[in-house]
Amino acid sequence: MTLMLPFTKMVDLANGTIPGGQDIQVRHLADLKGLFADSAAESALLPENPVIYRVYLGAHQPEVVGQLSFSTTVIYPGKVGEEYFFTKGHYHAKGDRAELYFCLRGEGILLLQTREGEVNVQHMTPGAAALVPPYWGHRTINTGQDEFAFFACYPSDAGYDYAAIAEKGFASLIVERDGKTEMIPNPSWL
Ligand code: PAN
Ligand code: ZN
Repeated sequence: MTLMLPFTKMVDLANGTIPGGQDIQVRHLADLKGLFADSAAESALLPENPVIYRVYLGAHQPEVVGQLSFSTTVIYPGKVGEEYFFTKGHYHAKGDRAELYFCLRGEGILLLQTREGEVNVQHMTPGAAALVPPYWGHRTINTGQDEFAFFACYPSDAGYDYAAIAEKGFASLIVERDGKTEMIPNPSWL
């Protein structure tokens, strides 16, 4: 066994980034193509191809049992049609791996769903620590006017299953109607 040395990374609490982090993933609208319910609104916005969110990885950890990884996600404010900007959303490839989210700034929703279609909503404001239990697919949504940022800590071997969400989406949509945030049934949910 090689003993790993402890380390510390600073999260910038003002903007939710990890300045000394090892990797930044940038997700543009084109990377989320087909995920927003209003495909006409999505197509109209595609030429502009805005950045929807960035993920700041703390460090590259070995993807093995026992290791923890951490990152922050910053979702920018905006909508596609009436649907707020969101992350792609995934189940963990190893479904029994949990995850902890901690809200740093802004406001948003953690939308969770089981493979059987049970939906759960957690409201995220700065200081909120929200648990993603094993087997729940998860997506975060920026319902505010400002950037929404949260810290995530997860088992390094959890992995990502994006396909199930890409194919079926979530059973519920989070939209703005008459200036209010509402959860409505996804009309194309089977
Ligand atoms: C998070 C997410 C991050 C981006 O770190 O990976 O918020 O969301 P997508 O991966 O769905 O694009 C996490 O849940 N890791 O397991
Ligand atoms: Zn996850």
